[in-house]
Amino acid sequence: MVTRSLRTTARRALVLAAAGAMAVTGVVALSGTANAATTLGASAAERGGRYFGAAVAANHLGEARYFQTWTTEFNGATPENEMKWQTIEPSRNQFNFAPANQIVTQARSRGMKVRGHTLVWHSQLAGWVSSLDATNLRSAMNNHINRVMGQWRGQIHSWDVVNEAFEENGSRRQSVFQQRLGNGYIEEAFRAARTADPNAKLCYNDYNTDGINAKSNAVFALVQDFRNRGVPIDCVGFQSHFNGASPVPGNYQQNLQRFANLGVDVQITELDIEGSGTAQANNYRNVVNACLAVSRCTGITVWGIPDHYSWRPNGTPLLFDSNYNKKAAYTAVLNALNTGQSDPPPNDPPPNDPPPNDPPPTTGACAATVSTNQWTGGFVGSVRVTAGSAQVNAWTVTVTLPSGATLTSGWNADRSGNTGTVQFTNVGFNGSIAPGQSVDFGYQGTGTGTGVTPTCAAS
Ligand code: G2I
Repeated sequence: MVTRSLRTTARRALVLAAAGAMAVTGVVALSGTANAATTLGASAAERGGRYFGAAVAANHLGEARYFQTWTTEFNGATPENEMKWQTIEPSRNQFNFAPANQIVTQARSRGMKVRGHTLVWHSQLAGWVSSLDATNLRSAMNNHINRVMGQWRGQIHSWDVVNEAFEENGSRRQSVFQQRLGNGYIEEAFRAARTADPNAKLCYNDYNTDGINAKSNAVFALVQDFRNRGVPIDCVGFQSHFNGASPVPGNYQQNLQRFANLGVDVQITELDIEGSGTAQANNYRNVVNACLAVSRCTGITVWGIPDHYSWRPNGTPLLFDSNYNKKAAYTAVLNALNTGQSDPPPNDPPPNDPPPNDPPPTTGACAATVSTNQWTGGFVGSVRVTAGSAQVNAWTVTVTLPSGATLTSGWNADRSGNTGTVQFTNVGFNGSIAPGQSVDFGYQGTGTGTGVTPTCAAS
């Protein structure tokens, strides 16, 4: 279609000339007047600041071609397994951040956007979690969210807070979270997540929700309900694992758009499409064009880099072959990013509710601030304890709860009671705070927990 491609080129030239010079790596001069990006990340960045990321495995980072392909082609990363519960909290309250940190550090030093994957998921869960009763599970879930998000607070673009909570027929998956905590666990997780990192976008992520069907309808109803009631949620992740039995649905774009219309971003989070040659390339092109056509589709992540490291290598579902050669699918994606119709996304909107105030300057031995997330009938308080100019070895924070408030759980501190004036003292691992540094603990309760002013005493 010569006419269309000439028109497209002319339109691009006009748009880019109007936008002025672009300081993006991987961009070369085209036709003397405009620039065409030569890498997936740079090209996506030109489409309204979108990202094009890849799932990255820490154990491959030492392989030169792997590392080079990732850092040259992509401007986003999702740790493929390193942030999963089994790996990151293998024993209760024992955290193993190092493997994920390798990826986050490399990604951030290159200005990439990092997706956190994933906080609350039935799979790759540590064994100890399944044996907890409801009270302990609630406390462990809150602690997990708080500690893992807190580790990279302010550094993660989007978090998959809850992953794969629905069955194909739209019913709730009978995970340990669902069975012990009931339907409210998703809301509790999102509220805890907002408190733990107010700057991260909070996503619900699932598979087989890519078209309009019973499962995506159930997710849609959940998101609609959260938006109506002010429960924090910023984005929905569509995993988009496709093959012959599960092809790219005809209503893919329509489905993305209906979620976007609820006021959340949509992201393609784990894209891979089995096949080869032109057929695979066409499917990839359709997915990219669908994202570009939805202004709130802010990024695409492919689930791996070369085919042989895919979770399903026999399906050769990725953009690079096992020798790191670019496949036809790669070219289709790059061309779609460079020439496809694009509706630019709005500039990163702020999350739904305001971040807590920064801690006040510390003049005494320690200071404490609380950020409270209140909903009808309950609350989560997240407390930050900050050392003054001297080392703190142990601390006690006193909080006087409003009448009617009753604490039901807490994490990272021992507490003296559940109502009225409650004293929280450090546990073994967080008593020692270096000058100017902070530690966090939290509590959850019923009733109203707002309007409290914590005080801190240190030794
Ligand atoms: O299953 C595909 C994806 C579906 N959505 C959620 C994603 O988190 C999930 O990713 C895959 C990883 O790509 C695999 O790499 O999740 C699998 C586990 O459910 C991952 O597989 C695991 C193997 O089961 C383990 O035996 C292995 O030790 O990968 C581990 C690390 O290589």
